[in-house]
Amino acid sequence: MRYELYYWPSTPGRGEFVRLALEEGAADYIDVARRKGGMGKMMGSLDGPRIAQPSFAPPFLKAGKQVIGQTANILLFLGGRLGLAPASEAGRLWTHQLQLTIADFIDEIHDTHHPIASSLYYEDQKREAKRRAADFRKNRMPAYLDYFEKILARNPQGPRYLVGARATYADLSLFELASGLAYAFPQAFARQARRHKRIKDLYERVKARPRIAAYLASPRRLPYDQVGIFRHYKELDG
Ligand SMILES: N[C@@H](CCC(=O)N[C@@H](CS)C(=O)NCC(=O)O)C(=O)O
Repeated sequence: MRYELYYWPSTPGRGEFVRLALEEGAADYIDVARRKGGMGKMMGSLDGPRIAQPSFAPPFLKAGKQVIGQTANILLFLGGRLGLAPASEAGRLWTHQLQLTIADFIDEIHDTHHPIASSLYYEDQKREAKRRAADFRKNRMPAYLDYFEKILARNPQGPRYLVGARATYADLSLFELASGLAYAFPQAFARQARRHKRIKDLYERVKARPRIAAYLASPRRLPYDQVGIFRHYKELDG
């Protein structure tokens, strides 16, 4: 099966959570919009009049005739196929629940630089962004990080992974969150990281996985920027 990932070509964004799973799962995939003529193909697949079940926004994934949208939904689908989720229904639902919580966290990270409207430029909402980011640093980032630290601490199979004794796509996503937050909020996140030793260990463990390490060193891994979800604005880092 050759998977087709559809995501904006110039930024890691939400596509990165899917890419990490495809890479760790050694899946045969193409990153459609990053290929020649790929943007046209993506927009046609998103909005074409003959698409019966169109996705609202990238990322979406094609697997044969199936088209799956929503990051957490794509990972739910891939997790079973790529050996990145538990076999039991209860285990899969728990992993999916963690991924949905990660999706909520991602939305709040996005809203630090776009608290008023996604359709406006950051420069048009700088004052509100500063207030939103201050609350994010003080309350929301610690709340989410404390939660994932607790999940690692309470895993009956030990604190190496979020679910069970093996890596799942949720671990890969927690790695990406830590990586993006370290870029966007270097000072605030470093202060947090000291309190979240298990997350830090998980970050290092995922980064060192052979397929992930090879991917991170490859041109397939896009750098963070100032147009994606993770943006660095000094004034928002406190
Ligand atoms: N809940 C969706 C959000 C998808 C989403 O917001 N995608 C962004 C890029 S990361 C986008 O293209 N948004 C366009 C829009 O909202 O109009 C997911 O997790 O996949």
